[in-house]
Amino acid sequence: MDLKAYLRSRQRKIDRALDRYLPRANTKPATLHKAMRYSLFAGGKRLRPILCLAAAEACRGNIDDALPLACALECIHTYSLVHDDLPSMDNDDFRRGRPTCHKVFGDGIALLTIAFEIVSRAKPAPRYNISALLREISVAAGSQKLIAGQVADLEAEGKDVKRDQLQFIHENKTAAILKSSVRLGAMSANAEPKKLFAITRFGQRLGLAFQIIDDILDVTQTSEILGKSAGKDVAAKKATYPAVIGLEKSRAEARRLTRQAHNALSMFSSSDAEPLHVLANYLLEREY
Ligand code: GRG
Repeated sequence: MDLKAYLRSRQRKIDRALDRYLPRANTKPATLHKAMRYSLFAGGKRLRPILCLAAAEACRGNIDDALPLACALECIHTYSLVHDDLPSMDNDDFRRGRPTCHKVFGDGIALLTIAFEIVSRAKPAPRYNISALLREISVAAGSQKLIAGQVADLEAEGKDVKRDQLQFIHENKTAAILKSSVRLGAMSANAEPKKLFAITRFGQRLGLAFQIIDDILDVTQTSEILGKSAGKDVAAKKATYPAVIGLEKSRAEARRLTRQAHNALSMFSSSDAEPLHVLANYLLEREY
């Protein structure tokens, strides 16, 4: 599988669909719709929607059926980044290689609400109706997952955090949306329960590994490479894996979790699950 070509073609497909789903930039109020497009088309890697489509493929679904769900996930993710950068949160001026949304337009939550509108366009599967799909994404974005992780993360700043608290933060602020990304892909493909269970385990392990790698990159990479301010975690005394268990142990943990993610897919044929395996390796390799 040619990873570069695969990523490029998936990114193009997702970008075209997002462009269709979003109001034009000149729709009133234009500042709001410009801000939504500014953040959404700022060059994000589209990992969550790509994982969603890959999970649909693994379950032999049609990726076009998963496309609205993939786009809704990217909206939730981008909304969370816009919020994360606000002065009252991580207070950052730089994201996806350009000034943060609030620096250019002020504050915005519109990407959150449009996500649910986009989910409503999805084609339900026999086992998973629209209400199941909506529940999946709402819970992942809600006060016991994404927001729980973010609040715990903010509250942990400057404190001596134990490993189980750190895992709680990472599992909720990051892994929950990644896990739902692959679950929604599988649900759109009408996955049978045991396949959905396997995909869930894959997403949970991969999601945790992903945030650990993100922590590592904040220490080891430059702002230019990351497209966001590097070294902020140490400066803000954030709860991160390198801070709590050290860089080498963090790397080993990310590798261990990625191995578990691969193993979770053992019931899938290697050709069905190839994109998921390749994506898991790609995320791990970002570490270097
Ligand atoms: C309303 C209190 C409240 C919270 C909203 C702000 C928030 C919820 C959550 C923030 C969660 C957060 C920032 C998690 C970090 C996830 C992460 C590792 C992001 C980077 O993902 P990439 O590398 O980025 O996929 P791109 O830009 O490529 O999409």
